[in-house]
Amino acid sequence: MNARSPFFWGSATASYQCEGAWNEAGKAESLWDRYLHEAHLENGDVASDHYHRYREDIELMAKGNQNAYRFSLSWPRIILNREGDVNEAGVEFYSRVVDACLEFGIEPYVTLYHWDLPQYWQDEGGWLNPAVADAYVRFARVCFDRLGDRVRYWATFNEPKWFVASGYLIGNYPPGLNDPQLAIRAAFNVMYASACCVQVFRDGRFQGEIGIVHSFSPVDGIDETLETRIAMRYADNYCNNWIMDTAAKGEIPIDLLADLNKRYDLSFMSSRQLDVIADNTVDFLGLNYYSRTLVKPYTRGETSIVVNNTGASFKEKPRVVLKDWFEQVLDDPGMEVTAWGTEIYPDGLRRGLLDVYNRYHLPIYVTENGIGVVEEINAEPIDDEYRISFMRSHIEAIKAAMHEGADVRGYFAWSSFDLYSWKNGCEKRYGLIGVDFDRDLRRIPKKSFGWYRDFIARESTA
Ligand code: BGP
Repeated sequence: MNARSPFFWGSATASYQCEGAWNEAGKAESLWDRYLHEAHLENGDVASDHYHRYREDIELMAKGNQNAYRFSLSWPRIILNREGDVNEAGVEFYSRVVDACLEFGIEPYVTLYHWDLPQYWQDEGGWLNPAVADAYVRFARVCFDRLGDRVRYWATFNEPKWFVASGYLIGNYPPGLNDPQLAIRAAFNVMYASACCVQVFRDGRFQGEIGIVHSFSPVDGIDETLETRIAMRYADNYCNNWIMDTAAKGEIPIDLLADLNKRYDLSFMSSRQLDVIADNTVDFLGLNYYSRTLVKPYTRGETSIVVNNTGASFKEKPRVVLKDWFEQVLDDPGMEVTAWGTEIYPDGLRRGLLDVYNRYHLPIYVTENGIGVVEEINAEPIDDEYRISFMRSHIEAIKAAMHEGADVRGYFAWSSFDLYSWKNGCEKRYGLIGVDFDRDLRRIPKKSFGWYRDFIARESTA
């Protein structure tokens, strides 16, 4: 930990979701560019135009008293091709973003991979191909070399569970596959790539810390029975442990491996790769928290996963059916939910933070937390009281967890400003600042922006 770091009160974005400029200044195509163009779905070609407005955006964060900005680097903006040629214009863009952060007193908190794989690597099989893991590590090395003099916080990946499950198991994200065997292979390659990246970071003696960001979903059971407890363990393995145990302890949970080994071919995992994973664990865990997972024992021949971002109306909840699964996820009808059906459950964050800290004893950053809603942003001020209430209750949960001993070092609201939500489009707004997507992309601070600004001011003088 850097001694000079205060608690981070910041906000977060991701390259594809906010930058736009999808084919400007030499940027190569990403798999999301290709996938959304081919499907004729709303895309991030322009998004929030952060590529051109980053300075205004960062200045606004500073005006909001935020002291950290979590953003990601677009691999296809930085590396032009499979040969690894560097796009200087891409590096310079991020260099300017980092400099703007530092100028405004904001800590840059950088995610190396937030899902925008270069299409030229998707053409070679994407995360199913071990060569992509090697290429990712070379890309990371370029980022450390070029930005590492100013960046002190790095995350190897954003949410391996989410992009692997969505892209290779459920099929609602690119590359649109739904095969458990392929999902296991992709998951392993990603976690191996993450460990190699940590190794390169350490071997290069770059300053600061390196971690991983996980889509954290604490698991609750419907009752106290043994069957439910077993279902919960399965769910925890699939929701959380395969990321956090692997990244933080260097070991894939053995009961998970034993279970997978009965059903699938795991012979592609070499002992050399497992050793790299064991030897290169992370310095911190970033947890993105939106909600918990409530499970009951598996009872029938099939179960289903709710997919809420098909690009169809947000009121629809298409289901993907999985046969021979382990547990069943269910909704608690008594709980408050967002328009997208996500349960609002702050206490899951308190309990989850304690549980994660007690398991891994690593510093934790809450790297995303927010509520997605359809909003009328032309009403001024944008009165998003629900977002204030959401943030307040989750921040209280974090403080309670810290009070009970969890080592939490930062909170990043998702998102800094309105941006493109994967397949939902720009209609699903998370921002503290509104973006007028229909007209001139102007920035309109919401009530929550002012609330957060004043809250941070009180915190820093407390
Ligand atoms: C996380 C992702 C973010 C963001 C957020 C909200 O899983 O890291 O990129 O999108 O979820 O999700 P969505 O946009 O699907 O509502």
